[in-house]
Amino acid sequence: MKNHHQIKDGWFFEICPMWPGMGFSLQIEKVLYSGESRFQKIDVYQTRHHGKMLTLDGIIQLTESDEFAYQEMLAHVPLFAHPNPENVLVIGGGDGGILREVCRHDCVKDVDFCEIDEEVIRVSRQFLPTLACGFDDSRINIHIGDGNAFVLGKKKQYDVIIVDSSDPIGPGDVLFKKPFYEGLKAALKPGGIVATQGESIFLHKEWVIHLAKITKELFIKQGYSCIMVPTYPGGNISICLGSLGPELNKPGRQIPDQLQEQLRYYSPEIHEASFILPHFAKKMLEDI
Ligand code: SPD
Repeated sequence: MKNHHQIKDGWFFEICPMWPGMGFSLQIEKVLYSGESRFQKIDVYQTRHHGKMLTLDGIIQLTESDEFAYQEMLAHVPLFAHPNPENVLVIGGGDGGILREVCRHDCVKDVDFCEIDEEVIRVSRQFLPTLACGFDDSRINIHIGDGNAFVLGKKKQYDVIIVDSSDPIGPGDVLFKKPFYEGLKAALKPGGIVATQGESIFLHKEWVIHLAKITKELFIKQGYSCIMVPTYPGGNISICLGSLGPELNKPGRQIPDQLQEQLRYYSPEIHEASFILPHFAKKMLEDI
């Protein structure tokens, strides 16, 4: 089991080979939970200024201060790009945050949720109720198991598939490989959209190119959307998207006022803006 963090003098340091020569630190007050599942080390901290924090194998998955940015964008960008998402699959994200966002859409009739590590769900239910409230919706069917295997059994079933993975250095590594994306494509209905955790355009150029190449090869339309998240290394993370029809870089339907009022990051404007990448990233992705 890997552990990519250290704690010293009340500070948590995330030090990971995926961002070499760089450490990310947050001041912590207390360890609220520390345990090991069959798959990974799971910790929850009370930070000094950023609310509670969930880490897996010592890598920050979320802090309460800015989790809304990531969860809203990973859920609402594909869901609003689609004209009428009714059947949704969410793979990973045992904290429940993506489910919380998906279930804000009244048009969604049914959500399959597949998470490999039941222990993450249990810990989130105990310590992160503002995220785990995502599990409370009756439209959700929870499946515990390997997301890759789950997808292989599905054909033309989903309008939108969202993959909320950890980084490709733990149990999530299979979710960054081409056969998994082939399975995602086959599991989509005609006109379906897939959105996956796409790492950072600054820190993980090789991974970004790798995912963009796969989605360019497999899908009719492909896009990269960039999100500001201060408590991820480098302060940003991206979504890799593939579409079997709809445009990705603008909403395909109107956002109801009462839904917009519930959100803090997503809006139709930020949806479009998030696809406008810095020049180096634009070129990097055009050249593949
Ligand atoms: N470098 C960490 C990336 C974490 C992505 N998944 C976060 C899970 C939040 N629901």
